[in-house]
Amino acid sequence: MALRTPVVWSDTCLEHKPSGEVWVGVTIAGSELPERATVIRQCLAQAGAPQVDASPHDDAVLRRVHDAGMLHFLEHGLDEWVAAGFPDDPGQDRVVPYVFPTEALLSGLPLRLPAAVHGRAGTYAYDTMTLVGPGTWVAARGAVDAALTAVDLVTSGSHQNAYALCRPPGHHATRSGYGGSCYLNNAGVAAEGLRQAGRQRVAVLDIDAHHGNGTQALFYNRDDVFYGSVHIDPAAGWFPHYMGHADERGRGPGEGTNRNVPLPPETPDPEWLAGLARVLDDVRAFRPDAVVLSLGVDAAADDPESPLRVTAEGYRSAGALLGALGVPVVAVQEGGYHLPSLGGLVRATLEGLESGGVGP
Ligand code: SP5
Ligand code: ZN
Repeated sequence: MALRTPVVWSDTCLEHKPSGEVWVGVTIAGSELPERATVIRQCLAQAGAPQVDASPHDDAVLRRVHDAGMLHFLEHGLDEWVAAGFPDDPGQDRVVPYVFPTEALLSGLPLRLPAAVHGRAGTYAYDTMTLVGPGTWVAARGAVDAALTAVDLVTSGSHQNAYALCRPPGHHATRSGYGGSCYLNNAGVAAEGLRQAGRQRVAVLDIDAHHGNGTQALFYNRDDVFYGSVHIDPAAGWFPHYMGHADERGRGPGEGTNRNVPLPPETPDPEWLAGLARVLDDVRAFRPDAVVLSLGVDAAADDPESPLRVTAEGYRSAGALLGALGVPVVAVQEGGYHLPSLGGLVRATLEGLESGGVGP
């Protein structure tokens, strides 16, 4: 049977081309490639899913989610970088930081914005893997439009669920920081868009292999947006290393509205789904009006970026568990790097979602 969930797409997603990423000081081939989006799109089109072009949205929701300084830097920092001559000397045509204003450096002094672009990069970039090149801003901004268009499809009542094929991904981006191959937090924007459209309680469920530290941080103090994630245990040595632990439960008014289930390397379907079920128990107790699914498929067994061992059938079951909640779901693409299997994993998830719910 044909997929009914609309697939929202922006052509601009292909313009972000990571030529490489700096990892442990070495430039290596990037894994967050444009081909990720094309293989997913092709597979979903073959499955019969309706295709919807992302429509332009103004910055109102985006600016509720992200710091104005970071947005300005992502849009204009590369021009400054080029004007400063870095493409010629030392030969780096992408924005990449080299010094970071960690608390260890600042030692209690207030953060000041450095005058030099190569100094300022470390204010907003929190790692060296997430470079800003010529197509980065338009692609990231297009991904936000895709997420907001998917929100529109659900809030207008025309569809129960919608899927935004966002690229670059977003769940590692915080209010004023980008990293982990993410620039703008598409899932956070979708959640905020649902709130602005009148959904009182929104739950974000994150099944990317990695903890969505950015999304967690955006809503950590808030009681209107729940964040739950099942992911590779940072304590076992995995990105984002500093957060994603089980004792992170939210703060202040947001106390109890954050739930992390970290899992050990090699975790297979049954234990991954059991972890997801624990998060879903909390989601149900939260009684959301809508759900945002951060749909990373890098938990799959053949993915090169994570040691979890989930199968396509595992992702199908995850989709079904989510559909059974009976609330509208806006799915947003996050990670997933094994090109030959990406499309099938996303397709299985959306098929599961449709089977578990009441249809689009
Ligand atoms: C959205 C998403 O899935 N972001 C993942 C970012 C995590 N990447 C951190 C690890 C980078 C090192 N990869 C190099 C592999 C060399 N074998
Ligand atoms: Zn990931």
